[in-house]
Amino acid sequence: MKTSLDDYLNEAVLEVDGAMDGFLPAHGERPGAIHEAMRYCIFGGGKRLRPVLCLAAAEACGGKRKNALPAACAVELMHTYSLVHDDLPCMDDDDLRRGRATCHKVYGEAMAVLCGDALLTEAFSILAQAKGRKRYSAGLMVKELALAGGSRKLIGGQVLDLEGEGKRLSHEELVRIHEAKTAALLMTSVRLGAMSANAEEAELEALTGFGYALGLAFQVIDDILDVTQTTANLGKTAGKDVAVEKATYPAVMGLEESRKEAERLTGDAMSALEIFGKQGRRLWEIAEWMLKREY
Ligand code: GRG
Repeated sequence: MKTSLDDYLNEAVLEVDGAMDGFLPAHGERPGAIHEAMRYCIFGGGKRLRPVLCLAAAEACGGKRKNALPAACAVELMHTYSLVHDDLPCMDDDDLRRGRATCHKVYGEAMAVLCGDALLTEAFSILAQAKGRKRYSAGLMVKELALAGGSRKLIGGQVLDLEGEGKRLSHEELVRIHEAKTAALLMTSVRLGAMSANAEEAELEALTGFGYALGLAFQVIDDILDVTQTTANLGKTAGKDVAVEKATYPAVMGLEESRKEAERLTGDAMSALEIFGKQGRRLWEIAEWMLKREY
């Protein structure tokens, strides 16, 4: 019998956490403070959406989860670095992340900057250990991650986001920010999963469309949750976007239209899975779960 989505997610998270535990410098390894901070941030909760999507994308292409684990760990490390830096006083200035005190609140600002840097560096070291495939070398996969995390995508999106604070942005401008800041890393997560399974060109193309639409849907939902959920439920400060006058989907198009937009984008993502038939079912279920999520 097919595993339920809950069981699948629990199993995948255990695999990813086990692999990250093995890849990261051990607790107590010197210098102790930085390795403790890195482990505090990585093992302090988090939904693990990006690594789970990476593993499920590999399976949709007929690959094994085991071969996608380095890529899955790498995207989670890059994502966590971005959260650590995003929480710093010079950025979003937040005290709470994943239900507990942010890295700089526990270890100080300098250590949090270094911790983010170290997680980002480690992400590339881990991905470089991925087994190259016939169609995709490990070097190509490293380049893929570098693009998603660089000044044209993740960092560039953060810059546009900071510049947009307090301004009235159009829907197009909002999409441009979130394509770069959020969708790019989600898209890369599924693309790296596909690459680790030596995906055919058409499969990689389909998953690129899936990851892009799902990545944008994820941000619309994140914006909706920021205004509809409590801090306790989210594990991060709710209502933050309104407080700093951030342009969000609910602010630009209203709550109801934002919900429709999230449904429309999730529908686009699901349609992109058609070429996989039954093998795309798990990704379809994850997309549905992401649309309904409350945290
Ligand atoms: C380079 C100084 C420097 C900073 C980088 C790029 C960046 C700062 C920040 C972007 C981080 C960010 C807040 C992206 C938005 C995406 C988002 C809503 C992330 C939350 O993702 P979840 O809900 O988090 O998957 P969990 O905790 O579940 O992993």
